[in-house]
Amino acid sequence: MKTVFSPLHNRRTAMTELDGGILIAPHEKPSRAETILSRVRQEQLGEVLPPSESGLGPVLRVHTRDYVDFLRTSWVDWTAGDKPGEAIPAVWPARGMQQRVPKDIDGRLGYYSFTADTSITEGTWDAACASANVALTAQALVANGEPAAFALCRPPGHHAHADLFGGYCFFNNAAISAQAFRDQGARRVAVLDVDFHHGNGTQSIFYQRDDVMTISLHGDPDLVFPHFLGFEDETGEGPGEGFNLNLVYPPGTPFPVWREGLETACARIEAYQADVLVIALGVDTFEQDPISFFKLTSADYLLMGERLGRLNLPTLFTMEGGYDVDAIGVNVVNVLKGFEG
Ligand code: SP5
Ligand code: ZN
Repeated sequence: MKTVFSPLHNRRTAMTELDGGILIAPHEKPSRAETILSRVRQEQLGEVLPPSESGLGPVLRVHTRDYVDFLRTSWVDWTAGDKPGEAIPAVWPARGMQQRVPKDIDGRLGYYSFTADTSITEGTWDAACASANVALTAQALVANGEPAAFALCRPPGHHAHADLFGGYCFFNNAAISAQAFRDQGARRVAVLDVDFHHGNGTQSIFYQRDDVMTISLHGDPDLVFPHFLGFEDETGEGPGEGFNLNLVYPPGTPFPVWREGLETACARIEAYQADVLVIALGVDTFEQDPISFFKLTSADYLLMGERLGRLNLPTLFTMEGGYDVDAIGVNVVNVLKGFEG
């Protein structure tokens, strides 16, 4: 299958992530994408294409105008305040407080985020736009008849809500692509999120809709990020009732157990009669991942891909998480090779 990739992902080079009470070098770093790209080439997965410029139109179908404006101006606003470090939110409109957009950049950072793990930096806007363009270019390949395409997105997207960044995500590339499929005539779109973390942004964006089904397999949010969404009793709302599915697993989960969830997910997608499938592809389910607790092996990713391929749907893969950089290329390309059979 074809891969879409942009070197502009390198515009996102944050120096800091707040983790464990200290500022560390971010887990979500440029070498992740470069390592995946090398493996794609080495394994001759297929042609590697640059993205075309989609503009903000398709982004604004999913994200609010005020959030997009905030992201575009946040770095300039931050540096105007002579701050010594990267832009890290440190205050939020919590329970009992007002939900209004403050003028001050510290307030705005909190209003438009849900975590402090994601620093905004000088090139973040450029990289986030390039990542969305990568997704939309791969989406267009599938819409135009390719059986599958791989959007090598960086930064990732599945944690981003309509108006919230966090979890290393700014624009929800999977959601933007799912909406693009709808806007181009697909009647039912399924988004299956196999990243270790709950796809809270994607769930939230489509929670009240029945035209995009969202399914996520992930670590129990009682124990792990994003902590406040992703429980199994979240099944959708209003017209969306029954069109969201969360499958939650405990620490140490190996592939034979995870795979049962994948079977459940596949059965749902088949019953839904989706026209097209978007896979939010994170490989932080890997046994050696530094921030996660599942126990998938590199060989397991071949089997994962093979099962996804048996759904026999036009499929777009958007790159999400995965932080063991030594294995990320092998693991991602194993899914894609397994898919192709
Ligand atoms: C796209 C994606 O996978 N985002 C994940 C964001 C998780 N951010 C919070 C990470 C907290 C990690 N703390 C780990 C301590 C490890 N010893
Ligand atoms: Zn993740």
